[in-house]
Amino acid sequence: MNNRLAITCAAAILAVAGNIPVASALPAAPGLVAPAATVTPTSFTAQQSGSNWTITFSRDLSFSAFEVRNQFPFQGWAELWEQDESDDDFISRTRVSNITPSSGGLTQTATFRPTSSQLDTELGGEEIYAKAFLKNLETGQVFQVASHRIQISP
Ligand SMILES: [Ca+2]
Ligand SMILES: [Ca+2]
Repeated sequence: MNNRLAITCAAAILAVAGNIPVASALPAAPGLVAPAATVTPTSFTAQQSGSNWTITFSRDLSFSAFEVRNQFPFQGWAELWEQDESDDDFISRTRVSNITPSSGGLTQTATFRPTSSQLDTELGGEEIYAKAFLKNLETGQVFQVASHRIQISP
């Protein structure tokens, strides 16, 4: 999404929110809102060997006591993207893995092996990053986080 569109969307949301009477705003109800899973990127690296690349992306997953107690089924996956001013380029996606929530959490690492031609999406250098997804199949909630960007010259 380009910046102008993002600003337009934000303005539209503010305009809608501005029309809601204060009395109808949802009250904070901490007892009813279960703390949810979190996804935290821990490392993102890119190595080049000729025209072959090895890109790794690790993230820590943690789960709420509620999710662990109810043993909600989760699925996790990761995607590799190249950043542009609008409409980033999709490069690759891992397979989806099934995840059982545990109180100690867990670490997932994805390894992408694209070629230089797959990464070469524009003139000049590229800016790659990864996204991690964690989906609660019970509630449909999807948690998403992005890594930092790495500047490369494929
Ligand atoms: Ca770019
Ligand atoms: Ca691009």
